[in-house]
Amino acid sequence: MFFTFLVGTAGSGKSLLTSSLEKWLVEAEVSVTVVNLDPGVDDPPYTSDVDVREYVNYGKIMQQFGLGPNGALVASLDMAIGHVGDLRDEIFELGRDYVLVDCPGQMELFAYRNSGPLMVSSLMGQDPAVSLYLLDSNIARTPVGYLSSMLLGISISIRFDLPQIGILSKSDILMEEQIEEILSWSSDTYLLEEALDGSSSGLIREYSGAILRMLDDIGGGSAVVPVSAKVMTGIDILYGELQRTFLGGDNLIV
Ligand SMILES: Nc1nc2c(ncn2[C@@H]2O[C@H](COP(=O)(O)OP(=O)(O)OP(=O)(O)O)[C@@H](O)[C@H]2O)c(=O)[nH]1
Ligand SMILES: [Mg+2]
Repeated sequence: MFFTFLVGTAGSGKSLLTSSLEKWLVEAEVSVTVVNLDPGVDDPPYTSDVDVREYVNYGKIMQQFGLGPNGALVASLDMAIGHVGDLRDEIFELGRDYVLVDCPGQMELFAYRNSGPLMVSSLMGQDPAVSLYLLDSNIARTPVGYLSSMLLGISISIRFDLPQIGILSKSDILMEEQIEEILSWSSDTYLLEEALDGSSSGLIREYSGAILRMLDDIGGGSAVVPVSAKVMTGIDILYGELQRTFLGGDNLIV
């Protein structure tokens, strides 16, 4: 089984991409299990095969303990850890090749508290796994937005300790030239530095040289894959990247 964890900032398109990737895989006759790991979601755009909401009741936890949305997510994830064996059993009973795991949107809670990474490592066990890190086109369209999204991606990859593929999500909202420009930043940090110099001031100008050298050193300049879950473009290329990572054993970073 190949585990694919979809992560990214709130609203970056994880759930819709989970749905579109599932459709694409089914069409390609690849067997797939869809797992919802977001206790707080009301109505995801797919029918999950395995769902954390079967084990924890976010609304009830919020009410019972008088918590706000973030506190309730933390409590729900902490409680869900006790059921990770059940979730894994369900996934294994289905025994399908691909396992898509839609993760909660509040990255600062899911990635930075212990329960998120513990949940991820317990679910995947010894099976091969990769994280898809979504850079939202709304944010990554500017040089500063792109750089800060990359840095967050690196931070997340450190937390989960998984090979990571960077996805430029919602690429349908960009023009072809904008996508090309972002791809040029991802393949050549010198071009990103030029773009930053032209568009930013203050702290980022001061730090950009050092940050970009660090990105180069740790491979953070690897290409991102433009994908639109809405109009279903780029999913074939994404699948190729997934296969390459799973079968080739590459330790990719965004
Ligand atoms: N144009 C466009 N909109 C998209 C795309 N993918 C998602 N969206 C929209 O972006 C919004 C958020 O999408 P979701 O899939 O719910 O994002 P998410 O990352 O799961 O959100 P949270 O779980 O709340 O963090 C929705 O309004 C989607 O319709 C895309 O490829 N193109
Ligand atoms: Mg979601």
